[in-house]
Amino acid sequence: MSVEVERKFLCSADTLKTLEEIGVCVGQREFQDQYYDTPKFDLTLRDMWLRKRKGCWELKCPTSSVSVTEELSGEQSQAAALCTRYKEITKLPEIHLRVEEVIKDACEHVERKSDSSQEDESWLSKLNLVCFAEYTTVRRSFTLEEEGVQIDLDQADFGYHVGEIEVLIPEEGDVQSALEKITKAAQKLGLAGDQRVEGKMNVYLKRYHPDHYAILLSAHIL
Ligand code: V4E
Repeated sequence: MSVEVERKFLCSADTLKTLEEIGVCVGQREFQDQYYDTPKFDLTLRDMWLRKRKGCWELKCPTSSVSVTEELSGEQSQAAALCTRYKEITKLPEIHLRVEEVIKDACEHVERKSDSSQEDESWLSKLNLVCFAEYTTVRRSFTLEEEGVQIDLDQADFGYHVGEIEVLIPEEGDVQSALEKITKAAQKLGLAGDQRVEGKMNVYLKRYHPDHYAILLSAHIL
């Protein structure tokens, strides 16, 4: 399982120019995301994000290692405050397990078969999961000389553009080094280091599901 350390940024014309000069474009792709939760928002209120992307299930959930950021120096904790860290789970039996753990009171037991197919969606209704967000993203990806840094420029179909600097590490991997790589990349792109930028979901919920957005905002999830 990997952990995604990520910093979002707004990509101005100048930033794009710099990125095209210092980075290598490694491709463009388009994908649709469908996000699921219970009507009471049991998952998103725990900062868990269940989605289907290109026919495959993924669950992004918070990392358990709280202590890592507590050990950071002033400068590093500033860098950490601009970033998010999420575990990415892609194995369907583990996704079932994690989701069921959270909403077990409200749901039927879901049989966990090692050969569960991505197409069998009967578990969704058993767990009372419904799609609450659906959008398509066109993503252009770049790599930098810095090892392991990827930069994505996302254009969502509801009119929001956002960039992300991303480093993937193993579950107990070196968060500090990931933060340093992200800070270095941000400096190379000329980004100011004082602003946390909204992700696509923030903007989507604010616009299309303001009640859900307000609940997550007051729970300090968004
Ligand atoms: C983790 C999360 C959400 C799920 C979507 O995550 P995000 O990284 O925004 O989407 P995307 O399409 O870039 O996924 P990728 O391809 O990188 O895996 S929705 C909200 N969150 C939490 C969150 C947060 N609290 N703050 C910020 C700035 N981003 C995300």
